[in-house]
Amino acid sequence: MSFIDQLRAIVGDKGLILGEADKHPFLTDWRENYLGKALAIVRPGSTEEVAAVVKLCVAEKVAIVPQGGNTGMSGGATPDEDGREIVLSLTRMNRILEVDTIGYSMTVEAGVVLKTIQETAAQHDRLFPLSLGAEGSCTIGGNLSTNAGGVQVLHYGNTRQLVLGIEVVTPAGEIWNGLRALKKDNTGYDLRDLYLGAEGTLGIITRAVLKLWPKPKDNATSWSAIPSPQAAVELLSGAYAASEDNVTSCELMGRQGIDLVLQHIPGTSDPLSEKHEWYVLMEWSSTRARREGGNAEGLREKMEAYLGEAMEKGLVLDAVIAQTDAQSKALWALRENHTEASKREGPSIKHDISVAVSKIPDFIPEGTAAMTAALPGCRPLIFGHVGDGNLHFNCQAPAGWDKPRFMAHGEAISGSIYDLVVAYGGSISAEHGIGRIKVEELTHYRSQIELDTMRTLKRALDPQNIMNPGKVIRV
Ligand code: FAD
Ligand code: 2HG
Ligand code: ZN
Repeated sequence: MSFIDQLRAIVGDKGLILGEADKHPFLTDWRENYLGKALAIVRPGSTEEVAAVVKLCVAEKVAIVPQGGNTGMSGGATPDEDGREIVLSLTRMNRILEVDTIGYSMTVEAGVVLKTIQETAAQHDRLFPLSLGAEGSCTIGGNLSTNAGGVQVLHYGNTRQLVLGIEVVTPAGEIWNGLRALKKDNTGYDLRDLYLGAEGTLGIITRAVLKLWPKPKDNATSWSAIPSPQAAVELLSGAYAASEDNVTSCELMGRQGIDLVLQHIPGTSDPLSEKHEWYVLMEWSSTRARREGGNAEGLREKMEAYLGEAMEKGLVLDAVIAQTDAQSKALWALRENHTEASKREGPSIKHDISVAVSKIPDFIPEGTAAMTAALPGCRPLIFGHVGDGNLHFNCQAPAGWDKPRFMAHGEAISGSIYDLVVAYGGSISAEHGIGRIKVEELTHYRSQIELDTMRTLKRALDPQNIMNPGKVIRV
């Protein structure tokens, strides 16, 4: 029987995509940096089918590229150009298996879309706090495999902190059932943490037990124009106490990004009458319900008082606080559409970096100077999760430049930023992972002992190098 017929025997016709046109969306990444080839797109319907497909691939020496919603920023879910790999898409495994409201947990299959998980939690008066611009199409398996960050990390943590247990199909096709809903478990090495953030290079995550939180009953969203990034970190620093530790998001944006969003995303508008150089979007959320009526009391009132004081100190130049959910969504749309607007504008190079929060004010002008020295005329596009010290320190091509012309300067631009990040003791990949795009950088910027340990792990767990080869680390 041919390889394809053996695959068909495992997953059936509904689990196989073979036509070139139908395969195409699975062969290119969201940013369209790569276009790969694959023998087939395989879409198993259960963990057992995943395991059987992996065993077949081991026997036939066919490498596997796991894929979820294919929204990753690093090309980790795209096959190479040789056409000898399969893409293993988890999107048919999209069932919510259990919601435990007493134990505050939810058990799901890897292909469930993040938004479905958020909505299911909300229907049970619970919160699953992972939140990011791609939430309508990314999957929890992809979130776990990239240890995704998003806009609520400063309060709830990265995806790694939002999960109790996982089930994994190993590169040998065995099933490890680590679906333990335990808050405490110190029995030996933590295998779960090994697979989280491994970008599909150590195994395939097939199910997970997620943590839930109480659903917030009150929230406040503000949009503040600020004089400088220094004001952003000071505003946040004071907000923790002023909100009674209820700051759930704090996002910084420069004017360049706002202009791109207003230009490219229909329905967006500037909430303030004058233009400013820097903005902070802050969200406070609490499980204590607000009191309505004449003496209304809740987070909005607290936020208003705090921003008023900040204005007197010169930390805030102008601000609005959303009075309705629709207004809050409109403010968030200005932030969440940065990535889409940048793509519509033209080529860009992304630097998903982090430094200590208190170093952000020094890093921004130094990094901007380094970037524009590397390519005069380029457009720094700086925004992101300032509360986590994680900025998207991106470089938009000079207006009208095409990708090849711009990318000829890529190494000089990225080198200037990454060298500075390392000098600041920061990270060259705070949330998007290494995938395919930063393999060289990982090798350059990580120490020998870290690289050796990573290679030892990869070789031990995947001796045939069958699981997403060429991604994260070369062996
Ligand atoms: P994919 O892109 O399909 O895969 C990502 C990686 O995980 C690949 O290496 C793949 O091989 C591996 N993988 C996928 N599923 C599995 C599995 N079940 N088992 C093993 N390996 C697997 N990211 C952030 O961190 N924070 C953000 O704020 C953020 N915002 C975004 C906004 C937009 C508009 C877009 C397009 C992307 C954004 N991202 C963000 C990036 C992306 O959404 C995340 O990386 C997300 O976690 C990827 O999920 P996915 O299901 O699309 O994974
Ligand atoms: C975000 O925070 C994402 O919006 C994407 O991580 C960032 O486009 C980017 O560089
Ligand atoms: Zn981000």
